[in-house]
Amino acid sequence: MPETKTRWDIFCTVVDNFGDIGVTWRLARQLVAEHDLAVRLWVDDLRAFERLCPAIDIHAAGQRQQGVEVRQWPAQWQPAEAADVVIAAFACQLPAAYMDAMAERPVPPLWMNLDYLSAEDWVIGCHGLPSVKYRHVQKYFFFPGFQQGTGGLLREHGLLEQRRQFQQDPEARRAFLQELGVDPAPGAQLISLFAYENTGLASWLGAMASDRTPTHLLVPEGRVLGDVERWLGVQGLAAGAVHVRDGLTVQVLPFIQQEQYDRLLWSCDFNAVRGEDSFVRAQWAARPMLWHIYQQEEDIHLDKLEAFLTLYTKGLSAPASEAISGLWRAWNVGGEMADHWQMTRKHWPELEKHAQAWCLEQALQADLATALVQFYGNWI
Ligand code: TRH
Repeated sequence: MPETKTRWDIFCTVVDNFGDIGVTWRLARQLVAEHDLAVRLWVDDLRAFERLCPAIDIHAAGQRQQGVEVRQWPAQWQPAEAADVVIAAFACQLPAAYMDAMAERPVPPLWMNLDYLSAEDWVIGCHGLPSVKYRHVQKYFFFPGFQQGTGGLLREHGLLEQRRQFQQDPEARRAFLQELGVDPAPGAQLISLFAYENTGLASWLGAMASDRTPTHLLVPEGRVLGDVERWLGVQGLAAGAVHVRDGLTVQVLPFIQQEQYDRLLWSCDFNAVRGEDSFVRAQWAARPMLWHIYQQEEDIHLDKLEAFLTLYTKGLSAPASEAISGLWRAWNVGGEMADHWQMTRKHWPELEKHAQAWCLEQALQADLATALVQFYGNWI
């Protein structure tokens, strides 16, 4: 039977890290599962993808994974029919021959650039505007965001309900942590740490080690491990390693799949996250958090950090706002964390309540996949 579903193509180049593939993989699955669309995901680096989806065959030119047609984006492009909707993720450049195929369709496709997430105000004015044209095919800007008038955030249907049920079920949490080999001491606060290299880490670990409340820190394998090793005075940290220093237990975890990583965030009292996708997932976890923003040239990322803090701290008391803002700012310049951590701990109950309120407020917006589908609906 001929395919009657609307066809979407998503193009992803893996620049570095896991955010590009993390976002597009999540989006592709959601468009299939919740909007009944035929989605092809073109990826130029299947090895990075394999970390997120171990079932990937890195040698296959095409394969179906969780309902998504995953296509290797080859260096030597092979002719392919253009889809009804084309998403270039994060301003990646589409193959010239594919752009010709778009222009040669009887009806041109809706062509969008899915941009990086930013809380800056200008995003609202630019979201949905026409961008460049290729021949007669118009490209549009699509901006994710936190405010009305943006494209929203990726959020699967029922995610918050699942999260709520999980967090209300201590047995589910215990069983999940046990699967990961995590068994925190009674009364210990559980913290996850996903970050880039950070010279501020040593002072934060020191503060946690001397805290009266014991801390169990979970560190997925990745870029921050070098700083953890230096502070511990050990080498070769790998998944499974556990080290104790005073009140702080440091445990290294393997890189887990996105659904498990969500559960990890839901299980922790505090989450240090980075980049884009884990940052959003920590917000859906509705727990206090710390963001290590992706560093950009000329420190423009610091403007983005301030823009988010301005939105996020609305509704907090002045001292709690200062405490969390101070912690985030210090973290993002690799500064001293100890005093900021102590201040943050003082405002814990308020910050916990606030994380829940922020999550609910964000969930009032349409999720990003739905917003894309609506954009297409309005466009045709
Ligand atoms: O990996 P990142 O640093 O990605 C970054 C950012 O997206 C940045 O904006 C972009 O410019 C740059 O990449 C190229 O952080 P991010 O966005 O959180 O992506 C990590 C992904 O990995 C996310 O989908 C969550 C997932 N993840 C797992 O699936 N399992 C894990 O164990 C961990 C720690 C993460």
